[in-house]
Amino acid sequence: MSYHRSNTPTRMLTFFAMALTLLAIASTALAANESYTIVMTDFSFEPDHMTWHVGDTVTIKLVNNSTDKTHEIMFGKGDLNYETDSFGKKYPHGWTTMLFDSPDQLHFMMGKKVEELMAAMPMITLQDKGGAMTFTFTVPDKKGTWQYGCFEEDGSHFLDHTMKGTVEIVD
Ligand SMILES: [Cu+2]
Repeated sequence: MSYHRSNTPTRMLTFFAMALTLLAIASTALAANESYTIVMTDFSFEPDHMTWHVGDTVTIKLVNNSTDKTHEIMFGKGDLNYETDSFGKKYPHGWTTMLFDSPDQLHFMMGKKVEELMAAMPMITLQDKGGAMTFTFTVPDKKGTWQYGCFEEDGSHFLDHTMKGTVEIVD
């Protein structure tokens, strides 16, 4: 009997330790933060694949490492969206279905206002070599496979140079 009495505090401590561990695991699964650095060069995204979980907070640092080219990133899926330039030439620019269709879904960090940009055009363009920008957003409940791409130079970065990647949005 003395064995059981002396052992009880140890067993209770073990129980609480296990409970705390389970709580830590559960809270990690519920409120995850994911961070990525996406490097854009001529002509690729690195990484070119990501998996996001609905409701997670994703922070992306976007870096343009090209020596002389402007690159951008857009997220969408489905048919390509075509626009017409001032010479009447049609060129692809994003998709007919864009992932971030609302300014509320994407906000730059670093004090930059994205609302005006996003309302007009859900994309981010980086011009400077080594230029970087960090933005954060909550992954929308839009499960499935999405693409991202750069449509600079009349869409040639995307079509001719396959400057693209995929995002899998899952639960
Ligand atoms: Cu590009």
